[in-house]
Amino acid sequence: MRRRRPPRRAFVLAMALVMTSSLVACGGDDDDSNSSNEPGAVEVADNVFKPDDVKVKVGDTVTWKWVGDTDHNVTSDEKDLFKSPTQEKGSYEHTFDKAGSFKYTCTIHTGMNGTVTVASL
Ligand SMILES: [Cu+2]
Repeated sequence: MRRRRPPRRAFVLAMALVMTSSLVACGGDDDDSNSSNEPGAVEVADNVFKPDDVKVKVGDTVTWKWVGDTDHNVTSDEKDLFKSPTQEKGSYEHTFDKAGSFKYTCTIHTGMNGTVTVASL
């Protein structure tokens, strides 16, 4: 009975294949989990903006959503930049087309303040 040795060449080739495929397997799978948190969403609660500091980019729209039980408004410190009606329910949007840090307040409630930080593109 004769023993057949595997051809050496095939062995080398097989090793090369194993090494190549393990290298390929190392390329980690990018987990692009889209966060459901909208960056430009602010809740207008009773006497607090949540969060009171949002960061967006030029061209982004910030949406304030009233969630409290009493009247509030969203009024920019910079005159006439943006101003929502005073309301108890609903929402208000403003699109920021320049970079900077924009403070705003609820004119009814002292200390109810927020900031929108707009980054340039
Ligand atoms: Cu208020």
